[in-house]
Amino acid sequence: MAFKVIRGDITTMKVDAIVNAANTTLLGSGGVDGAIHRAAGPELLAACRLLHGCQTGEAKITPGFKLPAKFVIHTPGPIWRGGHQHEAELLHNSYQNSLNLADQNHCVSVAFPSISTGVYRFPLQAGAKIAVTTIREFLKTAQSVKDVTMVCFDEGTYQAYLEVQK
Ligand code: AR6
Repeated sequence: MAFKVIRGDITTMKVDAIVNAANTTLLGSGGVDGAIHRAAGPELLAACRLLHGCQTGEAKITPGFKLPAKFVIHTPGPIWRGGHQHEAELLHNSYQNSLNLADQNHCVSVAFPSISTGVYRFPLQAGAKIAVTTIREFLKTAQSVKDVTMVCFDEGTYQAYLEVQK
């Protein structure tokens, strides 16, 4: 059972599942979502169309297609609207439901991006705390998942997660 924080690009991760910080349409866009769709190839978008979207905080799974990862778990995190619209609970749900889905699909290794702290503007420090707490708590009772990696794309995000995981 292990949790680690690294700096890198999630599309290069050779793990059972990478998590995508998607939007509720699941039809791809910018940020990490765009990078994952570009690296996986057009089959990913075709697979996502069949899922008919996903609610905020929920999660859905597809194959990884051209990615080194076996699966992509898509979860729309909350858009930050000031903190009184259940944003913290919804962000927790995104991590929790993604981990549950990975476990149900017999994944051992899972990699996450920092959900909602980009375009969706969830405050970085608070978002990192929710991510680390939810993942650590989950690992105590996980059936299949053993290794979870937080993949931080930029230095600021990396530093925030290093600080929070201490
Ligand atoms: N690997 C890992 N992390 C990445 C990568 C990458 N290749 N590229 C960016 N990040 P964001 P959100 C980081 O905006 O806030 C999309 O358009 C980025 O630096 O991608 O949940 C969706 O379709 C940041 O730390 O996701 C939604 O509409 C983190 O990923 C919306 O953005 C999340 O930033 C979701 O917004």
